[in-house]
Amino acid sequence: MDTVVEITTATGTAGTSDYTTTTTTVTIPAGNTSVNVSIPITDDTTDEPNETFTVNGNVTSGNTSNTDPSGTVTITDNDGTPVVTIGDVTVDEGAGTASVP
Ligand SMILES: [Ca+2]
Ligand SMILES: [Ca+2]
Repeated sequence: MDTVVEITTATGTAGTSDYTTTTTTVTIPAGNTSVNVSIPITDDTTDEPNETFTVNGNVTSGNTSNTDPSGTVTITDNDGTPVVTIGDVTVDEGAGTASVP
C-alpha cells in the first residue's frame, strides 16, 4: 500500500526570507520506507545565529501507526561577523574639520 503524505513548512527562528515556503504531497511507494522532499534554502549575506524551521507531515493515505510526523531543519549561518573600521586621514590644520571614514 502506498503512503501519501501532505508536506507543509512552518517558520521558526528561520523566516520566509531564509527558505522557500513549501507545500507538496509525496507518495512513498509500497515497499519503500522514505522519500526526500526538496526545500530551497536562501543563502543571504547577513551574519546571524543558526536558524530552524519545521517540516510537518499529514498522512492522508496508507497504513501507518502515526499520521502527523514532523522534523526540524537547522540552517547553519555561513556569514562572518562584520568588522567596524575607522580610517586614517591626514588633514591640513586650516581645513576646519577632519572627515574620518
Ligand atoms: Ca538567513
Ligand atoms: Ca546568513
